[in-house]
Amino acid sequence: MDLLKNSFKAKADKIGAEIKEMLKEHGNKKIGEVTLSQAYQGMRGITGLVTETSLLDAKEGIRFRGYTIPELQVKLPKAPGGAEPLPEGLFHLMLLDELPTEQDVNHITSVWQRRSHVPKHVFDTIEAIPIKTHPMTQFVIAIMALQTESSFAKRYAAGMSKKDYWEASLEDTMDLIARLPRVAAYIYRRKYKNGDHIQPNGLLDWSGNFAHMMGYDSEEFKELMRLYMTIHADHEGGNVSAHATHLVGSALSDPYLAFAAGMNGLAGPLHGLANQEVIKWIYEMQEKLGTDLPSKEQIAQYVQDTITGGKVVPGYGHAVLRKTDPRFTAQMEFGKKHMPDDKLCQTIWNIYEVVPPILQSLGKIKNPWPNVDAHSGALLVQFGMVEYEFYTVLFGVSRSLGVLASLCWDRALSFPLERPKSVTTDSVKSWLEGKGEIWGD
Ligand code: CMX
Repeated sequence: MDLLKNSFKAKADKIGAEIKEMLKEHGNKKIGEVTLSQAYQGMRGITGLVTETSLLDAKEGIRFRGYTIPELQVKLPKAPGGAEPLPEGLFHLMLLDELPTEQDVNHITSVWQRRSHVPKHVFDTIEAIPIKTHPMTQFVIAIMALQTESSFAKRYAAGMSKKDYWEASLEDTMDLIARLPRVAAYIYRRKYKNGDHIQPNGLLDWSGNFAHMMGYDSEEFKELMRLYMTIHADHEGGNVSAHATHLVGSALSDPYLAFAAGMNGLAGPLHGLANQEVIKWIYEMQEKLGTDLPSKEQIAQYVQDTITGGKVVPGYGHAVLRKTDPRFTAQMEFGKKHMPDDKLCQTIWNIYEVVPPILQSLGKIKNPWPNVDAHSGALLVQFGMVEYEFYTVLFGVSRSLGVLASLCWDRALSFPLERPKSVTTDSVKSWLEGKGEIWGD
């Protein structure tokens, strides 16, 4: 851990000094202008955040520290005999801006193994929640119960200096990431497997152990988890889960509090919950049509009915992307390799042919292509994980890697409290009528 800390500190000091110089010379340069439409319509296209860990290109998709998903699938270390990247390697890359060696990845695996102990009161807290509670709600409550362990909160209360915020954040980040699989697997086994819990296997990598604790021990499922934990980890800074974590962290709320905020955002159906909505929507389609392999014509009619009913087609569209999400493509490739004849995957691929032209024909949707959530459930179902309400928790465990690495950077670069200005419609109207400034005086 000391090695990781020293490398991070050296890198952060260098970048921090560069930013200082850059702002001295160019701090007044404008990177955009805000229109009234943007203020009213979800701040689309406003560049107002700095997130070091990844960058989203509308046409190409996500790059983590400059690397695309296909590049990472080649360049990141794998488990012995495996073909998918180990997410430990992606975390190293996002945190340090350096491709990891196998040794770096093994180091992170062992740090997370050593820090994975979950205190009993966290399990007691989960047990106190009604079992019918949605898994994402249970997940957030468990994260909040874990907050007793925050080094950041303890050190802040004891008078920590500003210059140590990054270190306390990194400590919490490593502890929290290490513990999340155990907590998530506990929620899964409690809700769906009669509380028949499975002890961790300290010899496995982070994702392999997560798969094991959920009760899925095949190598193929472990590979799926490695891929899944890698591709869901980060999507630059403006998405709801990343932005919420960053925003709440900017109040110096500790990483547990900040991450729980992000997870509350991920639990929304327009964001991470879409992965459960996709499978639910397909199951409802199958039931309505009485077939597990609906034709393209039947799918097209069902899509039309969904839109006419005033609902969104889950898994399609994106606020920034303007093409098929490479995270969808990576999962489609996994499906074609491991389960080419599966009917549910075939349905996903048929939907992929049918939906974009229908959405395009509406004339108002900026991106008719599938996002990450359009495919993930179908792969999980194939392995017997049919409990779709749990899917967003998997997304959440993965998302911890990006948003918490990013939070370490926020504190290392001393990013201040985030506090944009808002206006009222009355102040906008007065301004449009020439009666004073928009901020109202
Ligand atoms: N089905 C039907 N209508 C859709 C649609 C879809 N998949 N995607 C967008 N639209 C609609 C919007 O609701 C909006 O309608 P109104 O003008 O009537 O309000 C219009 O098309 C324009 O929307 P947009 O500018 O193209 O998209 P936004 O940036 O506003 O929203 C998103 C982006 C993802 C919320 C939206 O595409 C959506 O609701 N998709 C379905 C849910 C989903 O899959 N979310 C997961 C995203 C990935 C993730 O974060 O995990």
